[in-house]
Amino acid sequence: MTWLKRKNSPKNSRDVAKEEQRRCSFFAWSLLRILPLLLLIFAVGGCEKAAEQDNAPKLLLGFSQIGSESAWRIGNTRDIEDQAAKFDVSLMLENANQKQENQIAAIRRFIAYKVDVIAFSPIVEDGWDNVLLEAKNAGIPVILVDRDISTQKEGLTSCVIGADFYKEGVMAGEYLIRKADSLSMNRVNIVEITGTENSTPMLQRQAGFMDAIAGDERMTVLKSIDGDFLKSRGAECMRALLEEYGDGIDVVFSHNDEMTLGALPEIEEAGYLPGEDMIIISIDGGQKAIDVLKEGRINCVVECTPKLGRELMETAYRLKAGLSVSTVIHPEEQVFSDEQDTSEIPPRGY
Ligand code: GYE
Repeated sequence: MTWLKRKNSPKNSRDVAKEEQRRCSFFAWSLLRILPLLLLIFAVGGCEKAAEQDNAPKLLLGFSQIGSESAWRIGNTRDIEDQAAKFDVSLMLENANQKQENQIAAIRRFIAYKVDVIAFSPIVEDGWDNVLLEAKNAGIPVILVDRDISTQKEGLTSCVIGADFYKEGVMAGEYLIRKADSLSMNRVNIVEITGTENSTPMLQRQAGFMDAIAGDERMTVLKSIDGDFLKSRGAECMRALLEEYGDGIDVVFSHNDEMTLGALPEIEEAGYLPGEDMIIISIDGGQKAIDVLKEGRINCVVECTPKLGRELMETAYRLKAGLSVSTVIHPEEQVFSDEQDTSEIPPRGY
């Protein structure tokens, strides 16, 4: 390649000034021509960075869910996922498949991942101190969802969002007293199918129910069996209770719809009409149980809403912002029973 070398020739001062002026004009002209492009590049770069900042999750929440043991649990998980999307929360949800050790491992992963907030539904009340102390030492606030824990240590959790299970038990007991009065019963023999042993709903629903009927001498609890909130266990428990007490059973008090729906076919198999030969009381208020209530095969369903997601997200944002939160948040709940026109009960959504 030959490089064209430009010859240098001597010039007078006017020519030099003209040359300089031409160069400055050309530079100014060029700058004006490329300035919009430069501005566009900076603007797009700035927007991209802003967009990246916009897309970054505003809050990273680690949630350990117990499992998928009931329609209630599935509805609870769905609501938390829906509300996380609405509140622009990046949700790390782990299903523990009914094992406490899986929940503890999940919480440790959330700590390692440095999430902003940890939330979980403790399958049982005991055994959380060590892992919650690790979360506290990592400076990560913890919200209890649905169920509570039992601990002697202060400050391990910030808040519990969930039903007043004791009140649910009381509402079930108060319904039974009204029902016994309406049927002029002078003997009320009860069998109880409980939820997971040492879980908050099991302990408090039982306590509330027993306290509500304690003053009524007609009431006798023949036996309580742990059905673990599972449909299959509800059927097994009912079969065993029917074999042991048969005709002697006046009332079945079941701690959740899943176990109730498992028990009903066993009652019918044994030749009894649930809702007529036996008073059936259940808790949760899912669609399936409400449909059976409308058929008259269940007499009372105490509501326990699984829709806790909105309160969870609002509380998580407050904790991330360093704001105070209520230590306990209870949703409003009602009783559905054969004392009302059940055809008017709207769809339940879980
Ligand atoms: O009653 C049951 C679920 O903790 C309130 O757990 C929840 C209970 C609910 O398995 O269906």
